[in-house]
Amino acid sequence: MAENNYTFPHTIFTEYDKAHNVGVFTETTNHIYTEQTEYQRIDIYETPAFGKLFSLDGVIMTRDSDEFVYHEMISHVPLFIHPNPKKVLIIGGGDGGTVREVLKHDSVEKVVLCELDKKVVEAALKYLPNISYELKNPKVELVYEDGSKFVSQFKDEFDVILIDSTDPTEGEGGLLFTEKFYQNCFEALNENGVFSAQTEEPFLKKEWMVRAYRRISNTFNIARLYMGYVPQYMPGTWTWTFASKNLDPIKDFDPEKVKEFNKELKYYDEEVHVASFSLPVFVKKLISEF
Ligand code: AAT
Repeated sequence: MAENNYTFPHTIFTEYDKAHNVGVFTETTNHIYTEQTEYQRIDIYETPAFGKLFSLDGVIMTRDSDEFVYHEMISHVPLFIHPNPKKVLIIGGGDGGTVREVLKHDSVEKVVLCELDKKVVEAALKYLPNISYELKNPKVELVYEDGSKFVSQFKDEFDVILIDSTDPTEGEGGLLFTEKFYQNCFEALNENGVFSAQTEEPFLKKEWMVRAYRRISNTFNIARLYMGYVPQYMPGTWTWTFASKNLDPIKDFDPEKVKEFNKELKYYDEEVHVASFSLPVFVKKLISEF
């Protein structure tokens, strides 16, 4: 009989969803960083399965193994729709993953990153180098402020706005899910402006997904929900909402531009772009019932 050498790991990270009494766990080999900031508790762990794992208040924000999915999808879907994106505003996203993807587009001249918590940026620069390395690019301006306040000062300013926020139920993330906030983003975009926001998922967070989508579609001329496989966020799929003043994410999409792109992408391509807007029946139903 085969010997059972299995020992249960004793250093474990758990993410626990109190609203639904479900969770995930991951063995950790090193607790690299922990700090209670003015806004939230930051932790970074080394894990055998996923590489570095970064959490806020015990909720996974990103991890080395599969961060590319979320960061590529929030960035390239809108950036490939805009004819010539030059000036980009990212709200949240202090780990730098979205900045890294945005800067793969050579037309981009300036990225403003508005992150509430400076400690997130500092920790990412120190401990998550694969994700954060473009935060030091001279095209990037870092602003430490509540994004809902920051965006309200602009009119016709940005080509692209991306909302890389925490969940609306965590920390200050809720400020980035109000209709007023989306209206201010609309105002801050110029005529060809495009927008993408992370909008939760249709299994455990369906109320918030629908609410966010609905508020965005009440505000923008065009709004379309899109989906992807994002294992790092329980339960494993995620949605974003593309919105714009006049550009359509399918009709105005040129697959040749993606085929000619000379930077490495691991998830997004011209087929994924189109496919991500084909929603499963129950998701279409959820967002059309309102
Ligand atoms: N790139 C994937 C990581 C994130 S982190 C989201 C960031 O939003 C956090 O660093 C948090 O400090 C910042 N944030 C929260 N509220 C605000 C605000 N009001 N203004 C500016 N920044 C803010 C996204 C994780 C998605 C999780 C999905 N489950």
